[in-house]
Amino acid sequence: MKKNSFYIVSLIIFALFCTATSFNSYATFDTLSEQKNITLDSGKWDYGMSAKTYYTGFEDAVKTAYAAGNITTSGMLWHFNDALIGTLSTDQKYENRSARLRDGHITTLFSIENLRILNFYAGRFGSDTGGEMGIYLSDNQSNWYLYQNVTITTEFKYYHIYFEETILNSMSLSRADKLYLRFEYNGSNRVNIDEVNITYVVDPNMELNLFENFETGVKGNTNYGIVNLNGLNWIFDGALIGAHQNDKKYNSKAARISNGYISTEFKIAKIYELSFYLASYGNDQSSTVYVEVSKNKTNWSKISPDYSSTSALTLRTIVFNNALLAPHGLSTTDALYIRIRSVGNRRVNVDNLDIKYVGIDSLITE
Ligand SMILES: [Ca+2]
Ligand SMILES: [Ca+2]
Repeated sequence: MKKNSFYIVSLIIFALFCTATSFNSYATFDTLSEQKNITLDSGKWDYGMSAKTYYTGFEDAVKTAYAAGNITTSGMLWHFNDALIGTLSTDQKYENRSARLRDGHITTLFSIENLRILNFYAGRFGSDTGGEMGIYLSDNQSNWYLYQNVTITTEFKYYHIYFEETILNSMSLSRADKLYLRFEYNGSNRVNIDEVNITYVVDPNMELNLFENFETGVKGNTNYGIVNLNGLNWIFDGALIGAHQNDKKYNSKAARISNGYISTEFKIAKIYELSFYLASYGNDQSSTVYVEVSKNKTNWSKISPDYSSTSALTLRTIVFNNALLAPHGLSTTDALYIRIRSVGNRRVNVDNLDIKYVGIDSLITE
């Protein structure tokens, strides 16, 4: 694969795990752009623009012998133990250089806070036999924990490792720790490693919007059912996705509720505002609509006034704070399911639902 196609693959992968735009710069920790208070499409909430990536293709490094030593690449210091920068035709690589590791390790001498993803290419050197390469983590550079083994083959293969908090916790580590990374390989076989991307979160407490406009959803009847909207599940009961000319909507679709509700199948903590547009469907008379929240999907608390639908889409906004939640035994730090309910058989439309909250780890799926 040529560099250009790698770049395209890389962009696609970034689009899957991050917000798609402006996230393609390969650079060091200090030079990537940063953005806050952004609106994310729902389902693309993972990291948004608060993620950055350290990248090296080892093109700026020289190390010709296996003896232990350090290199600087993309501005950061690495330790190479029984490893070098390979430039031979038998070194698998992109462009001119890759790391070649034998019976030792390649380790960052810099730590990464809020580590989320490690991507790299790896494959056997020359005609060596493949084997298992270990990806290790440490928070003190002396105790190393095996996070995952990857199997090295003849193919120069793309590896994607996502660091789960629960797995880190089982190693007495956490994403909040400043973590060092290590590639370790044992025996006489050699492995080439290239195009290393380390993705981490800069501001885990950034303000985020989950915005749902129902444009991607399909549900043609009001029976109970689960609708996936941009990667997140919603329950529609007595509700459908309406695209009729009588549906009051932005763009081509809106939720239409008739004596029922739409409810998140995910929960969000640290919500500070929820808003949506509400209207009566077609020429239907006004219906009463309100918002409920729950920690467990069993006990629901009504936290809004009764809204009366009107003929035109009207913005309804609820500010979340402890004064609102405390009377229900809830607090702003609780992760909450959200339900919008319409009472009676008159139909209403709901569109452009916007949930503002704090923290990339506040949205919890099941
Ligand atoms: Ca390279
Ligand atoms: Ca819409």
